[in-house]
Amino acid sequence: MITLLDYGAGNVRSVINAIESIGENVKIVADVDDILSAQKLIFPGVGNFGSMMRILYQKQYVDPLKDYLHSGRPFFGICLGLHALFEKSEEAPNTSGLGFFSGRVKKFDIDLSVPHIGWNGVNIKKSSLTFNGLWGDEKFYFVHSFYVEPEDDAVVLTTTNYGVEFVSSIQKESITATQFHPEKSGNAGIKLLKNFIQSPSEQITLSYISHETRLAKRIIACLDVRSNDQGDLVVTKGDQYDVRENGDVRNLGKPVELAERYYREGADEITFLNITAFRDFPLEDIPMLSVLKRTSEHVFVPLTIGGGIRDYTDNKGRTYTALEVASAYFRSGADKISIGSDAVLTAEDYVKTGKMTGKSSIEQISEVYGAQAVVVSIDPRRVYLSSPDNVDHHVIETDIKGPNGEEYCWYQCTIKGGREGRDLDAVTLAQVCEKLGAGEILLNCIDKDGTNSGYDIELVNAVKNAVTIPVIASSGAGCVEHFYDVFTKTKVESALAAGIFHRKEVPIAAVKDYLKDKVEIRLTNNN
Ligand code: 1PR
Repeated sequence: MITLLDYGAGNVRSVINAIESIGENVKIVADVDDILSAQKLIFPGVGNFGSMMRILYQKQYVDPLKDYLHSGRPFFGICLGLHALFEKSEEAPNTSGLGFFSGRVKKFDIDLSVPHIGWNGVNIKKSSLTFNGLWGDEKFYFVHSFYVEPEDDAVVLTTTNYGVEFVSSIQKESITATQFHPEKSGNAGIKLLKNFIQSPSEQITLSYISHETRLAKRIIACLDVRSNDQGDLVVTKGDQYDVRENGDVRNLGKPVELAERYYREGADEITFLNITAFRDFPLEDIPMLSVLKRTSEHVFVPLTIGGGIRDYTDNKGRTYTALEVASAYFRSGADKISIGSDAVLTAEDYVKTGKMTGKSSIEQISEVYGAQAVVVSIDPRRVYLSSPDNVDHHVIETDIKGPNGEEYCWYQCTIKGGREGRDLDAVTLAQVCEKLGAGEILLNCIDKDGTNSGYDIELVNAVKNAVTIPVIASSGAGCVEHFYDVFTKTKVESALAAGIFHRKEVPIAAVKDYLKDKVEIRLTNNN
């Protein structure tokens, strides 16, 4: 039996699913006695150091946790569960940590996108049962803006390079904690958790030589989901956002089955977009919550869900906040939520007033779950101009001339799945959303969607160069070379595709096979 400390933030379901997939039962801590009587304790953490510690103090878990840590019984901390072990964090300078280790938690001060999101390697600094059965060259999933700086080097189990060489896991006797998320790191992560849970007796020492690790470019499979006219929830795919063919919604498969297939084939992340949620009430959309729950039982890479994340008033007059909608998704297994239409409306208000209200969906969700959990999905369309002076928007000079030979364009934001154009450009939207607390941009392109003609490199560069958070290029992938193009002609961290994967025209393995000696990627599949 594994005891799991859930202090109420983020996606503990993934950790539970990962432990159960190993065949072990999980007991969630309900009170102080559960901590004191635990035989093996796992402490996963997401969100903010200050709010985590406040909750631990409020629930009076701090002293029992310290007692547990000193008892010599096995402990595994994940992400904030690692930070909590230290004395203090720059994330909340006035709040004390558990102080089990001397040292502090620092914010990345580097010239790269922060948060550090994605798959990176580890340099193993000492032999440990934790890596039994692994080669040492696996990549693990990271998502964080802060890292630990222990005073005692002897506790360092691994380091990772991202602008600096930082400590990515620690180990001292029975206490292990990782900055990365084993529950989101595919087979390698499950193996690592298994080593903790089942305590292998025979130790195989890794002969791996320390190297400079590199963050992999991520390949993301996207599933646009909606009900068809028969009421079945299906994965569909549009041509420039039109998902109907001969009057019917295109049906390319079942969401959970497809997601599991992409996981096995080596997708680094999976995104579900509930594309008609702008007109429905997502908390009544139980099938979508159930898709997430079922997917997260077998898929151990990050899951993002988008569609309909905004404040609602139902027909009985009860108001739900976007935060409540997002929380329901996180509880069902999502690691990140993606906001489309509501982000545009929020950014329009910000541009008008210059004020952050603290009440927008981006701000509220980012405050509770952390910036890394908030993706903004942008659905822009090209608007051609004969002169750059004609509009008050970010205009680019384009190599792809307009229908009348126009040499300039701007990218107009849309809402409601491209149905309504707004007076806001994609670059401004991305910049405002970063300021409000978004941690990543999912950059679609209506002109390119479903065309198989390659990503809109000009759009991707315009947005990526205007923000410091990671950007996912989306729309238009038609062959393996298109992934190479977007990774070499722009600085994006990930590339997303839908149609070519659904129609089995280009498998994920073929993309990775093509990229493997050219671009840093995660090579493993999860068969
Ligand atoms: O506005 O917060 O409710 O969110 C709705 C979400 O649904 C948004 O993220 C929006 O992008 C998405 N969406 C709405 N309507 C459509 C549609 O297609 N009719 N899909 C839609 C957006 C674009 C990508 C697609 C890529 C790659 N689909 O998700 O997967 O373009 O496709 P490709 O590789 O086949 O070219 P809200």
